[in-house]
Parts: sequence; structure tokens; C-alpha cells
Amino acid sequence: MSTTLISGGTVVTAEGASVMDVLIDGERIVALLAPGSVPVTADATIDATGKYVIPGGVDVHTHMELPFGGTNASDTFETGTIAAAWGGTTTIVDFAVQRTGERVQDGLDAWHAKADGNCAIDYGFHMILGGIDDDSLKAMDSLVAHEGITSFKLFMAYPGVFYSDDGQILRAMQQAAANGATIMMHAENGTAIDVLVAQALARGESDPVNHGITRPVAMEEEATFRAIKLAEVAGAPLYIVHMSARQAVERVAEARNAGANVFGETCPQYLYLNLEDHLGAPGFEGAKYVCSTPLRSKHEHHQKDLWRFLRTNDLQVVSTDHCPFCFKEQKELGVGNFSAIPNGIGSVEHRMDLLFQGVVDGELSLSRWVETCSTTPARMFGLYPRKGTLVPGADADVVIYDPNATTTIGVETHHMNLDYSAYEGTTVQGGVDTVLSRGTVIKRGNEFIGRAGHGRYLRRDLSGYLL
Ligand code: DUC
Ligand code: ZN
Ligand code: ZN
Repeated sequence: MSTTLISGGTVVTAEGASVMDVLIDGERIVALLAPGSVPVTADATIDATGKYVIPGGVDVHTHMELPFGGTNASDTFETGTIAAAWGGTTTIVDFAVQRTGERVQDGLDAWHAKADGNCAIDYGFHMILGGIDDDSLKAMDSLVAHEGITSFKLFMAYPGVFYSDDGQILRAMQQAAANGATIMMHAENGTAIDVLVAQALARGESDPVNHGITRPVAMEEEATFRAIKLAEVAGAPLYIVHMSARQAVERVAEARNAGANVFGETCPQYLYLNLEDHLGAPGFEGAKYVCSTPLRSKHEHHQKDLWRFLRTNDLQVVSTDHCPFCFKEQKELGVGNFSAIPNGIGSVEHRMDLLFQGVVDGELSLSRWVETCSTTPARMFGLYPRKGTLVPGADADVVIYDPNATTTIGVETHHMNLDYSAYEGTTVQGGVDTVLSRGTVIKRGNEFIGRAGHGRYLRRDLSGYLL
């Protein structure tokens, strides 16, 4: 097996930062060494002087090829994982889907068929349960025991598509309480939102901004609180996905302060984009920013508070909810009817850079950047310490990050299969220099040298945050 030494860089983990050399043998990290402390010869040396050496990003919320809103998310597992690698993400956890009426195992098999042999980085799956009944509850046990799938996403939104009612949610939570899995929740009151949507359309309010107006903060907060109470009754751990509203995170914080196993995730779009300037852009332009939960009003201080919640660990994880739909022909399905615009924003390539901006702007410490984007997501979903940290024995998924580079985000330079960028023209400080996946350099400078098929399926353990 060949050895690689990454020398002279500042190693940043969730614990802190110091100048160290990282020795890799084959696919694993074998040592972290004070520079010059031991004579080391390696087959290859990468000079990381002046740069950060961090664990590869772990994005635990992606939707490659998701069928949604009458179309499919535009990134395949190949294009999406290559784009992820460009942006310093070396692991994704995507959502396999059990559609209503389908067997859970069939949904999972279909997801393996899409991903197998096509991923450039390692990947795992959560399972979306679109139909809770005796069979799917039994299947949860089997996925935990045999498939390395230890988290299940339920929807309080999207009646008629993925929606589960409170009784179904309670049953799935009881099953999770028994088998050790984590319930992930899309927390918005979908049946009430559907009434607001129908009323808006009847009034002729059809522009994209109405997507946000008809999904009020109160409906995220209410569903979050209801999910927390159902989880309390069932005794199940709960992870609320893609949180955008301050008031909803406050419900998570209260539950955590009371000792509950409740966790929260946000995404870059909620930290940077807003209802007025983006979703409310003139004409149909706002369709580019339709996602759920929606972007929130800039007048309500959500963004400043989301950054604070990340600092104070009231929010634990930053994922992307990467769910790209091209503007042409996909977002355009909703011209004249905002409710027909496929929901989703693509940003799997930009999460590490966008969150590093939080370090530049004084919102996050360096270690907290790594912790929220790599370490905690890995630990939350049973991948730690194999992923998410730099320790002997861990997979050598390593990113060399140049804090002095600048990165301009846009459709001309990104690698996602997406004909627009939600961050078009944004220049951020910092940039991904080199990416290793299990010891193999897959991105160096302006070159991608990995390959589809390098990525392996990850069987995950139970959450590392639970006893
Ligand atoms: N939210 C999105 O924006 N897209 C896909 C599904 C979801 O819950
Ligand atoms: Zn969701
Ligand atoms: Zn999602």
C-alpha cells in the first residue's frame, strides 16, 4: 500500500487547530505528527503549508435523482458526488424513498441501483417512509439490523405525497425507540399549508414569493413542537431537518435544555438567502429559490439567530438539502402556479465554502465550522470516527483548504448538473485546494482526478449521540 504525508498544514478538527503532519497508509490515516518530530518517508508528500487540513465534509441531506413535483432532481449520483468532491465534501447521506404503496425494500433496492458504481465519494442512505403500516414498521427493524440504515425521514408536509399523519408518526417513532434508529422530520403543517396555498391561488396570487407566504413560520414552529411532543411520548430520538425559522429552533432548544434527544439541522440557503430579495425576485426569477421549508423574511432576524444557534449548539448540523431542479423546463413547470414549482436548491458543491464564510465573518470558530459540517453529521448518523475527523484509523478523507484563495460561485464554474446558481456571482474568501477520498487524491487545484465508482456504500451504525 502506498503512503502519503500531508505536511506543514494547520490541522483543524472539532477539538482545535495546530500545525501537524498527517500520515496516510493506503485508505486510512495512521498518524498525526508534530512536524519534524519523527523522520518519515512516504511515497508521496503534499505540502499544505499555510493551509488548513480538515476532515472531508459530510453532507447528511442530499436528494440525487429524487422524483419530485413531476420531475427528477437534476443531479445523478455521478454528477452530484463529483460536484460534492469539488467542494470538499467526501461523504453524502442521501434519502432512499419508499413511495406510498411501495415496499420499503423495493424502494431501497431502487436507490442502490441508482447509486451503485456511480459515486465518486462514499455514500450512505437514510430511508424516507412514504407509507407507515405494519410491513413498513417491520422493515425499519430489518434496515437497521441488516442494511446499515439507522435513520428514517417522515413528512408532516406534502399531503398525498410523502405525508404521514400524527398516528403514523407516533407508530414509526415507537418502532425507532425500540430499534435504536433516529427519526428525521420534515416539520411543516402540510394540511394547513395546503389550505393557504389553495386560497392564495384562488385570489390569483401565483408568483413564486407566495410559496414562502403560504408556508408561514408558525406552521414550521407548530409542526416542530408537535414532532417533539410525539417523540417524547414514544421515547424516540428526533432530528429536525432543514430548519429555517428562529421560533422553530427555539422549540428544539427548549427540548434539548429539558434533556430530550432532539437535534436540529439548517442549510446554507437559510443562512444567506431570504424571502424578499430571492424568493420575491421579479417575474419568475424567484422560482430558483423555491424550497421547503421556505426562505424566511429578512425583516425577522432569522439568519443572525441561525448563526447564533450554530455557535451555541442549539443547532448541531449544517447540510445542504441538495435537491437541484434546472430553471428551464423544471422550475418552469410552475409558471403561473407557484405550487407546481419543484421544491429544491442545489448547493452540494458550496456548503464548505459558504460556511467557511461564517468563520471569515466572525460567526463561527474554525473548529465549529468543521464540527457542524463534518464531525457532528458523521457522529449523528453513525459514521464517526471513520468519517468526520482526523485520527489514526479514520478513513483518509481529507481536504486541504486554502483560506487565502477566493472562490466565485456561478453556473459557468460549478460542476452540479444545474443551469443556474442560487449564489450566482457571489465571491467568498477561501477555497478547496486538494481533496482525498480514502487516501486517493480526487481533486487537485483546478483538476478533478477521481472517478465515478470510487465511492463505496457505507453501512451506518446507530447515532453516536445516543446511549
Ligand atoms: N424540501 C425541498 O426543498 N426539496 C425536496 C424535499 C423537501 O423537503
Ligand atoms: Zn424535507
Ligand atoms: Zn430534503
